Amino acid sequence: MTYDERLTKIVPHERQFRFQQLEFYAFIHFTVNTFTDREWGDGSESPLIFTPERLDPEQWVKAVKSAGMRGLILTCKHHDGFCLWPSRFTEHTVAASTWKDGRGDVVRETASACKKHGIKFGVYLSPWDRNCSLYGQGRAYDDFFVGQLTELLTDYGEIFSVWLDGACGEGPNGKKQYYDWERYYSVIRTLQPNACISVCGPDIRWCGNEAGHTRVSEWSVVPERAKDSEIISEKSQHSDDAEFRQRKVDARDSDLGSRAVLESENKLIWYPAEVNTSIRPGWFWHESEDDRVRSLEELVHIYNHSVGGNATFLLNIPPTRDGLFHENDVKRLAELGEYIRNTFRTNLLENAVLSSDSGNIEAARTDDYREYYISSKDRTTAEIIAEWSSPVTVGCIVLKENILCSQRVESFIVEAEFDGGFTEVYRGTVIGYKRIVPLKNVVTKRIRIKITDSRTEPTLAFLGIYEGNEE
Ligand code: FUL
Repeated sequence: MTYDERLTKIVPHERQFRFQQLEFYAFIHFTVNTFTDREWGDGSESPLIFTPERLDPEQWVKAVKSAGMRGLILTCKHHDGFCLWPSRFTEHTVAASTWKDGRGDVVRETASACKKHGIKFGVYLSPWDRNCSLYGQGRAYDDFFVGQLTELLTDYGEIFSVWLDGACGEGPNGKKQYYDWERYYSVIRTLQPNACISVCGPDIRWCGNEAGHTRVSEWSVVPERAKDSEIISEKSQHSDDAEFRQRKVDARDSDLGSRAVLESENKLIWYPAEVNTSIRPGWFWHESEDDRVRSLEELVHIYNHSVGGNATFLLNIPPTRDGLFHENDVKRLAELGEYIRNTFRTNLLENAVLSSDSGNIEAARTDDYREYYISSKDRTTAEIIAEWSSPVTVGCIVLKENILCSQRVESFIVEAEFDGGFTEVYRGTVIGYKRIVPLKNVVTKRIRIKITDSRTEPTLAFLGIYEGNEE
């Protein structure tokens, strides 16, 4: 097997493939911090402060859907240890609050709202627990954590994401805990085999920052060691384990998957990136940030570089003390959704003649994986031309590889014809699941896309050319 064949043998698991197609989904940070105006609680907060009198997860879900998001992940328990559901394993839960006379369950209401409105539901359960007295006691705490995981993964229907945070500080007794990750994973796989385990888990990789940035070349095929990067950085806080540190791949490294990086690796895995960031400066709601909701331009930029940069986009929106999204956030989400829908509404290719120097490019007209374009055998380049009978204004191009055949394309060029000759208007590197190519309203009758390097025969599951999307 050639080196390139070895690279392109690595393909997504079915659950990763389904997950990637969600593209854009919400994070909801909500706990006692919402009431204390803090980002990290210390575990000593009284459950009595939790009084979201107008709580309405349906309002969240409707707003999230208006932005075009297809799932929602709730912080069922953050580092403070307060559980948004009545866990049997601790008293530090909604059951000890006066909200709904202690009979409320935020997780249940949220899961039901997601189900009712047809979006996926996922859970964030912080391994770091600053309230639990068992924390730092090894197996006793793991039993507790697994007990809570089991509740969340059995009582609330289908879960699409289990988001495991790497933060690992001291518990109430000053001790730190070595998390038994393998045990957690096996519980998740048994109870929710279709759920992806994100960040400190084997399915979805943290992109390496919380600001919303993606790499120019975001690779989904990376060294297996990258999977441990978060866990190792947490473990190295505990010890001077030199061997462990040597194995470390930093999730923040600028290059995780070029040929040069992969060449010396024995084991490669499919491990796609997720971009997580908040619509405001903080993860939790703070009144002082009501006027600091990110602008539409900023969100569009992050969207284009995450969903359109071979990553998924997890956008946090924090509910207020009422238990509702603030009107400023609701408005921005609706604007974002409108922008996305308008931009990708009309594919200019519907009125174009398509041709390619090899393979059947017609197969890339429909956004599905049943039919796809592939160049003829043993080629690692492709030229595709779209031609209109009269000039069109092109604002952006969407390219999608068939990731079921791995990630292959390493570089491409987009050209537009002006006065009878082609001029380069964009030069890109990887495509992967999706690449959104922004163009500055190019007016032309012919667009030429040249895939200039590919690990093996290039594929395209979809090609779309659109009018709008000026950033
Ligand atoms: C971090 C946490 O410490 C933050 O509070 C937040 O939940 C973020 C998504 O992950 O590790």
